[in-house]
Amino acid sequence: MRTREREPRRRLPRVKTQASKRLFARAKRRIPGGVNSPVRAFQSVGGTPRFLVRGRGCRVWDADGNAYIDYVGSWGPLILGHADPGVLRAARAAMANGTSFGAPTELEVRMAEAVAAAMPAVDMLRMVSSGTEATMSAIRLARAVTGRDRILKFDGCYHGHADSLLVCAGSGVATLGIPGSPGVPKAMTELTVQAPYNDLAAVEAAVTRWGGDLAAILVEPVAGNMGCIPPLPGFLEGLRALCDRSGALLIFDEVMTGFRVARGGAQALYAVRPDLTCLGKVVGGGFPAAAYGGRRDLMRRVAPAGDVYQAGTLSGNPVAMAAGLATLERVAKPGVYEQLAATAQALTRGLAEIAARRGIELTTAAAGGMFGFFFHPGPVRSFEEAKKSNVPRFRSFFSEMLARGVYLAPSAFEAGFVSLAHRPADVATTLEAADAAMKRAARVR
Ligand code: HOZ
Repeated sequence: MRTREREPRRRLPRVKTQASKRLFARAKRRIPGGVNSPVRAFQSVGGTPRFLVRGRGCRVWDADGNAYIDYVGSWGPLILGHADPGVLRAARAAMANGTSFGAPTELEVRMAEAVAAAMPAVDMLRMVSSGTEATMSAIRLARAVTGRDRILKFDGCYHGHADSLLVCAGSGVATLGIPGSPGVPKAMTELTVQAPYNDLAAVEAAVTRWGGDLAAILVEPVAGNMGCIPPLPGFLEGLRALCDRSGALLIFDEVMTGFRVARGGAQALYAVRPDLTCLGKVVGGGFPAAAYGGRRDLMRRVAPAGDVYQAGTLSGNPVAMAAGLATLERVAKPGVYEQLAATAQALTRGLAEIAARRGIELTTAAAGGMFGFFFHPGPVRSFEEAKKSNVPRFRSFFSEMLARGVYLAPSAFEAGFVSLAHRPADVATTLEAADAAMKRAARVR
């Protein structure tokens, strides 16, 4: 039974949400679910999604004038924080010359050179406009190169919404608890083999069974779409060895981890070299840009150098390239990843201490500038284990944090992101809010 002790929320100033509510009602008449990407709708946490009007540094403001410390950061791209002056300057300068040409520009060349210089396993790169396009195109290339059709993905990993990748996916698919999606032909999902994350024995069994027809193993090297789950020691190395043995390509989906967990991504952090790498988020500096790249001999198969077709009107868009380049230049400076990791760790350490004091079972994880927490005693190494976390408790925690001015991902199955704009004082303010929110969450069993 819930205790009737006085609830801390009553001491809070009333949070105005009328403007967001009005906008949401209007949005629902013209946009499916009122949002342009499902997790944003707050369906799994309840309440009204906040319609944001402005961001600066680590803060965002909503249509009712409420301010929040933001740990979503546009789901990862904003590693420098919102409205970074250098990024804005670069984007404005590019825009003044025209917003899109559908023809090559020097900015694209500089972007390809900057990524190749930072990421150990990227010799050549093709820009696209979204992470979905990047993974979809990498898979096509893997299938073409190997002459095989099947791919292996991990339960709870999310690689965008392409047909063959919605099988047991994370992110919105996990958040809404839907088993995949109607509209995906069975013939497509039959080509997708699944395995539990961090379970090398299961991958080995799958490779033994399907190896001769396996084009690729696709993995988030740090899972970030079922909460944040780092790879166990040896997991990524094991995948590399199994790919070498079977002839399948190893594809790292570094859309989230690229330039986020380290400058060279997870492939640098864990010293494992994939054959192909998918990028997005940070490389676009807050604009729509993504990429896939890898070994020169593989990338040379992409049209028009080779025969594997893939194209896009806005690929390599100059404004996105300028913003992305300005971001990549900044993260190349010394101390950036140390600062990001220190911020994420201060946050997760603080959350763990508060939870312990309040008698709440909590498992936390951080990798570079991304982090996560589960209301579960742990360990959390896979989607199966992530799903055991106390979602009603998360919901309570989320709502209380929001009311206290902290904007977390509105889902128990998404990672959080810190930026260079999050300072120790912001983390301290966040932890003060967390203390009150955990007190309330402790009552949810
Ligand atoms: N799929 C994204 C999170 N993993 C959410 C994208 C969005 O809603 O903007």
